Amino acid sequence: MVQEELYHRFADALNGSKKILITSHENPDGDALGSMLVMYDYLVSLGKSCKMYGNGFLPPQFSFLSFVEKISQDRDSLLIEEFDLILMLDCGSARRTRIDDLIFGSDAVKINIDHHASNENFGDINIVDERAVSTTEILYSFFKTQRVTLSKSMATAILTGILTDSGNFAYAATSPDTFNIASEMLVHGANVRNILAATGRNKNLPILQIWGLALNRLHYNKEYEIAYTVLTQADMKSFGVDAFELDGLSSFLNTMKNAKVVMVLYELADGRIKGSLRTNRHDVDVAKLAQVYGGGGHQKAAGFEVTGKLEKVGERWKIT
Ligand SMILES: [Mn+2]
Repeated sequence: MVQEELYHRFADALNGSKKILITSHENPDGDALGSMLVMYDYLVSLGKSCKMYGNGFLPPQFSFLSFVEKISQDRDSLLIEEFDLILMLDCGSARRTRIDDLIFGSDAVKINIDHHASNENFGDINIVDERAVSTTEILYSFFKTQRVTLSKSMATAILTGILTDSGNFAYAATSPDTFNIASEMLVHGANVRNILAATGRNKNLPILQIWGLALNRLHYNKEYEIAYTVLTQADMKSFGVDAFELDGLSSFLNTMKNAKVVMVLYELADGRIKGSLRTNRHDVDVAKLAQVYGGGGHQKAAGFEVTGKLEKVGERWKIT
């Protein structure tokens, strides 16, 4: 559990700041967006001047979240020197913001709030709780210590993080607390229908078709009890799908019985390969596996990126 003392230090830092930058990891997911938006919502209500920056693809299905249109994606228009406080939310490593070069060249106080076990504690203040199912769950605890009354939009943002990162209460880190907080968010008027519609029915035809190709290529290695599949840039081009839209594929494959580990490897547009790892086993830690390749994540869901290409050699796929 995060010590209250740390939350008070965080509150003091917020109070003492004039202009705040809020950011998260590239291609933000529901938790990354929910975390940024709930902090923005809160700080604006306090009369603070703040800006949000999100790198990469912003999933359009979350457009119902309040203030999402305020997220800037323009790195060049970011005047890093105007901020005296920078919040990095839901990032296991600062690199995942894709503006870490700017951030660490600035004098601003850096605050790292996250729930990845592999978090690198890169902030001046680090609020990291790997037992939290989502970063929004940590922010909820912070608001609780500050006796903040949650608005409907704040409750919706918090619940978005909880539902997306817990796979609707299915994943390991889900605790009785998770259900309690979710229920409290509903009492505060969180729009659960919108969240479920955004996360449950968000695949278009080309995405499902490329999933079909990935399913077709699924290979099971008996020796290592690992199921894996691959998608190349050429595959994505032929379906008109971008790599960031493959979100959810590895979790779906993880419904496979008996596989110890499920892995999806796919080529990114910039010459890297992304590996997405999942397990349902308690005795396997895919975050550790991902760390071998410079990645990270959670015990049951993790990822890494390496430079290379995927090539088919005979019946097998290789990273070259
Ligand atoms: Mn998260």
